Amino acid sequence: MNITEKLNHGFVIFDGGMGTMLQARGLSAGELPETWNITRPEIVTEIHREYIKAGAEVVTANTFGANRLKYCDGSGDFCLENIIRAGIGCAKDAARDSGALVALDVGPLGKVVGWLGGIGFEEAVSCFSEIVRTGALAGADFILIETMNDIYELKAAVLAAKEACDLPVVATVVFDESGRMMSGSDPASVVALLEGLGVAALGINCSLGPTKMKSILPELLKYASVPVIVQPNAGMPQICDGKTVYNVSPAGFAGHMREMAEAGARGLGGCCGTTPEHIKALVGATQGITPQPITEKNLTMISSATHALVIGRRPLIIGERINPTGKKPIKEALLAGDYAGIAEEGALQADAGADILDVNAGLPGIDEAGALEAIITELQMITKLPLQIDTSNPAAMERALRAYCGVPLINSVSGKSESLASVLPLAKKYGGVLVGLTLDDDGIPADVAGRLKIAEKIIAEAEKHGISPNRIVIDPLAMSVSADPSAALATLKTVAALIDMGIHTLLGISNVSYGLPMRDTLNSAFFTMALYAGLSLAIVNPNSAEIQKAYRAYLALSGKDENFSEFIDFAKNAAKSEAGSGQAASAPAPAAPAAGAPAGGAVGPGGGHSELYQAIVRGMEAAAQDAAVELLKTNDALEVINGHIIPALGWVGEEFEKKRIFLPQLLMSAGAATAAFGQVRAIMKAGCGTKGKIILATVKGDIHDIGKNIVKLLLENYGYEVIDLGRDVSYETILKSTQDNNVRLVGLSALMTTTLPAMKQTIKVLRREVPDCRIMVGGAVLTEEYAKSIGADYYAPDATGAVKIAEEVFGQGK
Ligand code: B1M
Repeated sequence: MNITEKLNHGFVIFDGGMGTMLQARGLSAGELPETWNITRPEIVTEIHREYIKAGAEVVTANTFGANRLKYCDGSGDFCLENIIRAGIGCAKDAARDSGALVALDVGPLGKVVGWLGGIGFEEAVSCFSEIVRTGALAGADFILIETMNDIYELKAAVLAAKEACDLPVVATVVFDESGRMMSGSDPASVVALLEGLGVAALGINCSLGPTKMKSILPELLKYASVPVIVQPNAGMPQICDGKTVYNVSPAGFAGHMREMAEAGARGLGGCCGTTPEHIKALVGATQGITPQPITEKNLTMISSATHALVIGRRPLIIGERINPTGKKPIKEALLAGDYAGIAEEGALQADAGADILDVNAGLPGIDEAGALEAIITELQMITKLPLQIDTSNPAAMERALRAYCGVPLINSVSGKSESLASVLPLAKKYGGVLVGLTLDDDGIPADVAGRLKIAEKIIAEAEKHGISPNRIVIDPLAMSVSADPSAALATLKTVAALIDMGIHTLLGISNVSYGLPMRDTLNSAFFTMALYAGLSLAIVNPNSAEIQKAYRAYLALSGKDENFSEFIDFAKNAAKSEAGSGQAASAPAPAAPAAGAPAGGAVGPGGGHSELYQAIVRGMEAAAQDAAVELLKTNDALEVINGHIIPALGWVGEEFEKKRIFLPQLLMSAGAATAAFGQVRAIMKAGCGTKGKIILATVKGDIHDIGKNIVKLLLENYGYEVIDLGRDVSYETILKSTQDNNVRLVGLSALMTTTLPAMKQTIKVLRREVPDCRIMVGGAVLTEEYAKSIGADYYAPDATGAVKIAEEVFGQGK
């Protein structure tokens, strides 16, 4: 049996920690564990044997960190290929005659995927492909992608594995205690992505001990239709006498694992800190338990990097505005390559209450594939909403499907043979929910029966490609009533019939009013009729007040708005916007997302803030730059910094801490703040630098430098020469520069509690080596008292405070 069959048949026992065992046998800190596949193969093989003896049915080859980024210098014996082949060789030697399967272990690359300073998505795919191809050729039985923190890297790894070999792929990720990956992804979005990509099984490993993992498992089981695997650590790591120790005993571990087996987990094993004793105890504890059945959840799910939406629970709105047809600004932005500007249109629709954003870049004369990919890349940085990829160009569709970090709506496939032949393989390979159009080589049938027949044909053809019916929604096509007065009713009847057949539906609402006046009125009436017929997804303009009113009223009247809370919120906002503008021209702000629905929209704190503030919190670099330029026309530079940039970053920091936004958004906001700050710097005149020389640095381990850069700007503005050593600076560099430049004042910045020890250490060294030099410190994490306690001469709460200190040290203030 292969791993898929084994997991579907019953429990499968995986092995435990490899690193833990290697360390126990002398692997030293900093040594690359995979080199032992070549230098100490007998030890690696012996560890596998111990796990098999303990009852493991899967041994994981010692290849976790074997990638070209870590083994870039490896030549001869230590080249990547040899490391992987030797790793698989050790595992196969141990497994021989035991029946145990050998997993090629694929861990993270150690670089952020898709961000500046990290590694590009396609480069990551190429790195993973190389590993998988080598492991498969060396004889691995399946691919185990594990310890993934970032969902984009997870996608790159799984895609690479599927492309590079035919072996089953199993993927497990790291959730933190709040039940999210480092990239902010929740269990539903992980399941949606992995099942869309066709993994054989999925699960959680590392980071958490068994107790914490137990609480996240039900969320995975709720959504997963494939077997689920759990491989916790033996508790949380603790440092004892300079060594990392894990304190959950084999018996304690096994008790929790038994509960997870009873709850429905199929693959059971351990991660850091677990040993053959833990696995032996686990085997004993799972004896006599009947595995829970693995059930097909039959959910139609789409997702972004962080959230998933289940289609069919309540009607969802797809924002239609990112489409050049009939929209001059989008057309111009596409021609100019202003993809960030187009993405801003997405953020506005998210604010207006869209649940999903349609992305269409079909404009003659442009590189549609490149534009679509670029807009999707921008959009997924600034919004949490899932996207609909809208193109009839298969090449553009494929580029977009690769770049998108989630499960999109794929708009569209039709009943035409050519469309079926080109789109279905893409949907099968990349996942996604297909929008099937009820038209074929003969056109659009006028009657209900004709459209249903095409819908059935699309579903049947998709099934032949291995795409289940729950991954299809049907668009029975809204046609203009000006051309055929019976068109609207024919479409609505088809919606109702499809719903009766258990098929989800989608309509582009505004087509119905083409060629007629008061289109908004017709559109909203048709929208209500379609909702009543059971429509699942509507492509509309979410900024339209009429559409919003129809939608909110429908939810309230159809019992889909518990206690009318959404409607009441909506009414309050409508009253406010009418009072503000004198008329209800555009849509009022949406109500809060319904309970159970994901926190939908773009990142943002709501109204009442300046454009600069809004642009920073939404991570819109170009908009932040423009807004800063505008503000600087009427405001003092310091006012822009203190009144807009810093408060916006403050909001971002709080939301990050509350886990309402995640690292990608933090990075985007930092980028936007830096861009705005660039404009401030451009208008502030640098001084002549004659008042004195000052060194500034953010301490080792800390890469926050926005505050330090503001301090630098102001000091220069007051006539000081600043030697800026940058961020993440070691005390050795700071000391050397202080001595070389004979500097009398050193300024240190630190933003994190974890980097305060580096600040303390730097001060200690400077005190000892350059006792006459004064030291000032600053950064949000510091207080006056703490600054004193670590031996600093001065504490500056802000940039103005830093200038005052400089004036005092250099005698200018007296
Ligand atoms: Co991060 N970050 N961040 N971050 N980040 C904080 C600091 C955090 C408080 C957010 C939070 O959780 N609430 C938190 C630290 C928690 C803690 O330790 N208590 C945090 C974390 C955890 C992290 C990461 C670990 C996240 C992760 O990867 N999981 C990671 C750390 C990486 C590392 O450093 N090794 C990380 C990364 C980042 C970004 C790269 C995305 C980005 C930094 C970009 C950059 O700086 N180029 C970023 C940002 C932007 C923030 C927040 C949101 C904003 C910081 C900022 O620029 N504030 C921040 C939350 C917050 O502080 N509200 C947060 C505006 C700036 C003008 O203020 O720096 O305080 P500040 O400077 C002021 C004064 O303090 C003073 O004057 C300045 C002007 O008034 N001052 C000095 C500063 N230095 C001075 C020196 C002086 C004198 C005065 O004399 C020398």
